[in-house]
Amino acid sequence: MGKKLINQKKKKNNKNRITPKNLIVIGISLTVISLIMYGGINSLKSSNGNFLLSPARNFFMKATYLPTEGYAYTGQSTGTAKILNSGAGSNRFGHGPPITLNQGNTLSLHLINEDSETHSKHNINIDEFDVHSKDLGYFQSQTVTFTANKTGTFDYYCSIHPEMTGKIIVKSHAEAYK
Ligand SMILES: [Cu+2]
Repeated sequence: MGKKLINQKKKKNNKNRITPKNLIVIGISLTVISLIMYGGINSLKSSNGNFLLSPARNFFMKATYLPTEGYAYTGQSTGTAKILNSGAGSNRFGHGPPITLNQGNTLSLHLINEDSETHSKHNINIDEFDVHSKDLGYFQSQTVTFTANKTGTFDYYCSIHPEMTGKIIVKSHAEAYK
């Protein structure tokens, strides 16, 4: 008889598991999850296209100031950047590194301002692909994502420093698979 009572009590406790406190925890968890998903979906948005069905390629660049040469974009070496830069030759990790893409590729361009010399602001723009980052302060970074839906050679540039430029070369399918 005593045992049965204890069992009933246990059952009752289990039923009452969803307390207001638990509801708050569940609510916060769902909010966090949906914020993460929102961020994830947004990062898949291209500046000039639709949602991406395949992951974007990555290219990492720094905006710096070199006392002897002035303001410059420099490439950061990564596995993917190497592939994208194949054929770029000696300029691979130099200033304003050329970025080579095939038509239809989507690129996520990551720019960080590492201008520790002057703490000047820097940005990146590619007019033809509707890419315009915000002005980044020292050690701020931004990722811009675009789809190479035009072929040819295009400029990327910093609107604050005219000397900061580089080329984006988009090859057509015919060129790419020659
Ligand atoms: Cu700049």
